[in-house]
Amino acid sequence: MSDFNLILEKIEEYSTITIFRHVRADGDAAGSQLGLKEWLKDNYPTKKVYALGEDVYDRYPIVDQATDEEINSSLAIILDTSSKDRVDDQRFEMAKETIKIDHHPSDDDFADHNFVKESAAATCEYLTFILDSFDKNISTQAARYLYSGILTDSLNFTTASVTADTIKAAYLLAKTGIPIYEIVEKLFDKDANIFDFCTYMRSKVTYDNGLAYVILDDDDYKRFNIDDSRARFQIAELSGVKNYKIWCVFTKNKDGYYDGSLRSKKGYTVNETAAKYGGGGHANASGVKGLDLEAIDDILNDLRKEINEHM
Ligand SMILES: [Mn+2]
Repeated sequence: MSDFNLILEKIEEYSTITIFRHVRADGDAAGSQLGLKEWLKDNYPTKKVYALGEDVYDRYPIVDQATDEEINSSLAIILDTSSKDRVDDQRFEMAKETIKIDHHPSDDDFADHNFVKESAAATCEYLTFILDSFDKNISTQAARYLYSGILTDSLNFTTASVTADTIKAAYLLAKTGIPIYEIVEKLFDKDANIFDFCTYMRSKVTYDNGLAYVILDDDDYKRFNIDDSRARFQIAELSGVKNYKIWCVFTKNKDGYYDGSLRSKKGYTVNETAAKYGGGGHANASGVKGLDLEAIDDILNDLRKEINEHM
């Protein structure tokens, strides 16, 4: 009996289940949330299931509304969220019982039951093994959401976090009959304005001794009709360069400060630097917020040290 059975016991115990994820949902947060919702609806059609949080993710509609009373009586499952303050819809705290399922390194065991697998490339990867262990039906639609989450966090199986488990989870999902190529196309095909922005962003890269970075102001992305977070998200465009050990994109936010995304190759870590400046994340993919140009300079210096120590 694996300890995942506690999750199943709790799911069976409650007639209302609320599902939460982190603010500004990405594909893994939304995919794990909607995949779990779908799985619950398929296997427990009489339960009330709500996927909660602000609808900010443009690929999937997240439109559920739950009353305070419903949340109060519910089991809350919080996905892909490292700390309490990052949960989208803080009403999760009102829930009768809480379960966290995540893959971020964190000391914040904010739930009643915490399931964290840091070595998982995506929460969707971990969740796939959890659901698979229950020996119930994983529908094609549920699998599609989960597979999308694995693909977004692993950039289609290319990041340093990918392991045999990532491939195995993908296999378990793929064999339900999901349209693999269609999902990849939907996730990774770019609009022309994004493509043009990427061309521009690449031309602005500063590179020295293993470190590549871009600092972008409003003008740099607004003329391509995208906002700062969408611009920063294009950091994937800078991966796969032999000389780049660590690469970063900083974008100016609406408060006039900069938010940064940091990425690294295996053997170089960025989350310690991110944490030093109030951010966090995974060893090879982290974020920091609210920086001035001086703080960016300090971060770049710390990252240079990280490179020099391991080169
Ligand atoms: Mn994730």
